[in-house]
Amino acid sequence: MTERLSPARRREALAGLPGWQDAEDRDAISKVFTFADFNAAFGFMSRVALAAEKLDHHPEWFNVYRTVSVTLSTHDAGGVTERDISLATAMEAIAAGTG
Ligand code: HBI
Repeated sequence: MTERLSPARRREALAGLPGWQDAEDRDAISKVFTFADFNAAFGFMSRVALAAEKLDHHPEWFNVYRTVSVTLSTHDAGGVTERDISLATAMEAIAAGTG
């Protein structure tokens, strides 16, 4: 079972993930992505969905028009693990158009 990140590793991982921060109310990381329009936002979600399936790790997300609010946590571990960092990294690549 994947273990929750140590505080040091979590800080290090977040430093490499622009705009991601610790969730206020639980052991998770979150970010709000803003796109040019709904079409771009939904395109992002479609591509992330495929990546999530490949990683067998899924986001909790909320889409309003051109924003996608994302929260990542590993339910099995009750907090943030390397799986969340992998998915956040994939999201950054997809949002940058390189993923
Ligand atoms: N996604 N975010 C997240 N957290 C999980 O613990 C998780 C998941 N997707 C699939 C998954 N776990 C399965 O591996 C387990 O439910 C069996």
